[in-house]
Amino acid sequence: MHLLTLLFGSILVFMVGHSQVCGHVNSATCNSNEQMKCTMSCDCEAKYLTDCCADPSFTGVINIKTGEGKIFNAYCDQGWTYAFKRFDGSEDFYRTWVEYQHGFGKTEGEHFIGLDNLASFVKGRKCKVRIDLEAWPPVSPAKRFAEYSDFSITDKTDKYRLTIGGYSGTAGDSMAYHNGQQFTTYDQDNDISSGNCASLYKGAWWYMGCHNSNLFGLYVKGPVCPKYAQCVAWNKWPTKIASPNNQHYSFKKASLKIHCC
Ligand SMILES: [Ca+2]
Repeated sequence: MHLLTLLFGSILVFMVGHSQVCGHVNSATCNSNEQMKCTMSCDCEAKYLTDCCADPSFTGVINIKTGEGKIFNAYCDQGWTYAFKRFDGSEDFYRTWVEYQHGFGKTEGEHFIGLDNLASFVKGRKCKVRIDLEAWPPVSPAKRFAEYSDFSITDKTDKYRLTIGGYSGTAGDSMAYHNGQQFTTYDQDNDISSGNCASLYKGAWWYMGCHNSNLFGLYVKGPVCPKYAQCVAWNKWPTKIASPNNQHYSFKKASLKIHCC
């Protein structure tokens, strides 16, 4: 009887002791995108949020799991979820349909989140977007923005058709022209131009026939776009920043972030 009690006691002490040690070790090694899971043993497992706005104080990369279960990484900034970022030309944006479907680049650097992920993220939700642009010196103010109170895209069966409206901001409205358009890449033409707008203007976008904005266009590391409308362009910028017109400009930075909560 005494032996048995001793045995159970030892096992209990061992288990408690083990879990405490394990917990201590794991809590010290799990990174910010992981959480500790302790059942039979303790391990770090991926921690998923449905949206960056689940933790508005956090800035950095999180694992997202959408309502329908799609999993991807995203960059959060105070509750906003980034769909893309461009700022140094390190990532090539002249890419195929499949690459745009899946997304590319490094989430903490230049990247695009992917059309399938984006469609899943906004599905059935009320979302707004904010596009931030930065021009090269000596343009002043260098930073302007366009915010849209209404934003969504459909899924691949409808070629990721864009709904965007409710403009406010300082950069001018270069997206109204693209409202209702499907997505086009150089290897999949869904625009209304007789040619392929993506191959004509070296990008990928919700082109119509062709564009007022080309934020996936060529990044040329300077303000002067060598060819008409082929670079990171935003035609409705309120001041004249290129000659003969703003379609000859190439922006220094461009990004789009989403807020659905
Ligand atoms: Ca076409």
